[in-house]
Amino acid sequence: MSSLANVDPEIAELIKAEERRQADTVKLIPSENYVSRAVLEATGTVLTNKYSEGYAGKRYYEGQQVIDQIETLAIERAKALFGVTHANVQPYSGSPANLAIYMAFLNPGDTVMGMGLPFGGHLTHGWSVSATGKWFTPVRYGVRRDTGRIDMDEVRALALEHRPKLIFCGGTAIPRTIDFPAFAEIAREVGAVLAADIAHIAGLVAGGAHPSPVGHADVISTTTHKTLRGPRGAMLMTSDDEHAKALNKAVFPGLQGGPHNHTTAAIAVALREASTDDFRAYAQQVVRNAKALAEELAARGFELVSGGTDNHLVLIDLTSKGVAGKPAAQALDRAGLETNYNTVPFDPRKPFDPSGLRIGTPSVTSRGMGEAEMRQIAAWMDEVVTALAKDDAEEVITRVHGEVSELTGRFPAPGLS
Ligand code: DSN
Repeated sequence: MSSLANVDPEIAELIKAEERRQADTVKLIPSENYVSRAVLEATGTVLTNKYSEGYAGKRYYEGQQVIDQIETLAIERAKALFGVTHANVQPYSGSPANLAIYMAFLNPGDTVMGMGLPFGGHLTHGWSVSATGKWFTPVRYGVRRDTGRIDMDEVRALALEHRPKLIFCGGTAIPRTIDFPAFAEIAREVGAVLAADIAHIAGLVAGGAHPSPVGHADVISTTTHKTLRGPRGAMLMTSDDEHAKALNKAVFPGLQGGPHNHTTAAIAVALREASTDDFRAYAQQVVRNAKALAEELAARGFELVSGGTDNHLVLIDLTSKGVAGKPAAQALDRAGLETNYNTVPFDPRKPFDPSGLRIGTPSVTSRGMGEAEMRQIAAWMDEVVTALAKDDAEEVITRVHGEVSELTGRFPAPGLS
């Protein structure tokens, strides 16, 4: 058999280039990570050759002797790690997983309540451009202007007024602990299903660095590739037998065909890794690193949404620095610091040219960096952004890039050759 380099040297070379880029960059995008070599190996296997519509023991194709065992292992590991009685490991990614929740519990036109996208929610929590905002009736909560934190009184008032059938908590740019018990109380009061979308924090929950939604949320959705450090995929979990049946039916045959078995195997590997003491230490360090990064940035005059962080993520409002998010992210990227520009709550600018930067510590923590390196990264960010505000960034970018290369050389990224 010919190797990739023989069959398609162009793609092989591009993959190598991306590997080099990932090795040489300080990756601060909070939804990204470096998976282990073991997870990569499981992903690139012959399991991709097999169709397996259905669930273990009840498939629509023969030849499931091995696949059934793999999917069952993934399910059992998810159940043990998160402390639930049911897990579905088939959703292709976070958006299809969330869509399955709608399919399981709502009819088109029903009301869903979620955090507005500009406040840190996700597209699939009922945002207007998403199918979930077009096909259902969305109600949105946000954060308080003075604290940058979710206003649970507002959430309760909106829930009582609109009586949603489904409430989402969780999101993509929330730097603070999600109060699952408070959301559960509101959902119970209005008779809504509470879905906790823990995509961003799943690894922290698994590692004991963020409270668990288990026992509070009716259903839990998560991607597997963010803090959880698995392949790109998703899971749905619950401890309610009826909810489990509804979710399974919604995933298949409701929304999907054959599961991606190579991904299922890699999820199983990641879940095994996530049940170790090393992973718990990683999860705790992710939070310590984010706090160190936030403190140093704040000390250097960066305005942080909510004033800091409880988790892996820091959301910066650059307005006071006189620079917008997009040019800052572009300049930082050229300096070897990979971030993403992001809206901040009450952002007067447009989503494609917003005021904020979203950063996080999963990837740098997976490389073994600690608080000292976080303070150094904050200093580099300050230097680049300050120079950019003075329209004099080229020299600084070049120098910082050199220093970043020295740092990445000392902390090899997992999984890369
Ligand atoms: N795209 C993901 C993120 O970056 O947070 C959410 O789906």
